[in-house]
Amino acid sequence: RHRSTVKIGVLGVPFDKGQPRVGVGNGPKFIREAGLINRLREIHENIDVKDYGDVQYTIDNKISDAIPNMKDYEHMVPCAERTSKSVADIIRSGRICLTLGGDHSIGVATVDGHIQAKSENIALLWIDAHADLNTNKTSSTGNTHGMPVALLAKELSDYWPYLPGMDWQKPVISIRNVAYIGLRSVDSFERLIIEKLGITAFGMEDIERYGIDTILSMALDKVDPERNKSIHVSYDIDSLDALEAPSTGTSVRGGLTLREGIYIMESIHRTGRLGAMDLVEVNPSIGTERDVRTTVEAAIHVILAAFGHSRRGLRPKDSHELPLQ
Ligand code: 6HN
Ligand code: MN
Ligand code: MN
Ligand code: MN
Repeated sequence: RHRSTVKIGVLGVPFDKGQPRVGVGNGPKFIREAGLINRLREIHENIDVKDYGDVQYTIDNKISDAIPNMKDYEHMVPCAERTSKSVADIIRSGRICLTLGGDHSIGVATVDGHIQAKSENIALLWIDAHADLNTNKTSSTGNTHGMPVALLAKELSDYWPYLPGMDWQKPVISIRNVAYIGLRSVDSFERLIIEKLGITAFGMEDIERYGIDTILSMALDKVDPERNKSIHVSYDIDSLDALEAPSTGTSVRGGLTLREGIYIMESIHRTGRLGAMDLVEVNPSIGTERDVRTTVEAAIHVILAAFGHSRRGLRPKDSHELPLQ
């Protein structure tokens, strides 16, 4: 049996303005310095990785603080536009786009780019302790990393004011194509939206009850019933338990084990339909050196699982027999 070629494009988005803590912009640097690119290449011989470096943007003074209760909006807009374009280009060139954050506000851009490249036929798995479903009117923080899903959802477009500079972004995804896994810190208006719109949402108590394997098939049954869509996984490292990923800005205890977190991406890899993955919210300025190492290693394990690393091990490349004496 031969292993099919996996083509990956890695994109860094060192963006930290979607939340108040400094350091999350260094996520891509720390994940790369822990050897991500070579460790991807070592998964097996048919992995083709290209690193596209980091997204650069310049802020737009014309739209300075244009939207109430959306902090640093003038930073979010140009970064998102650049990120969306890069993600779309990478996917159009035939690669699975792996975006390293940065905070989760960049999820607007990565999902938008994926949709631009593949049209509407995508399924979105949002792996997170949080629902990231606030609008500027429901948010109690004004932090845009709590808003990307609300910006993406067609069904919520009427709840937003006109967003200057965001005309390129279509609120294209139907909320029917979104499933959450790992929720355990959901704001009250977010809960209301989830219930009103009937959003597929599996919290930690559901994972406790059914187990992660069943939860994944339940999620795909909802968002990808024909099993034919390009899958986007937006993976917030805070979905993992605070013990597994301490170096993140909004950690919540009682989360996914690293084993469950890895299993999610192994299963998605087996579908053969992963189109894009984001790994966000690793903040190397939070915690001890050891916490940072733990968090970065957790992120890398989750990523390697997404691209075919097997915990069973792989057979030798071109030999079916053990070497003789
Ligand atoms: N994240 N719901 C809170 C807020 O500020 O809107 C927390 C958001 C966390 C966002 O972890 O990507
Ligand atoms: Mn500002
Ligand atoms: Mn998030
Ligand atoms: Mn989160």
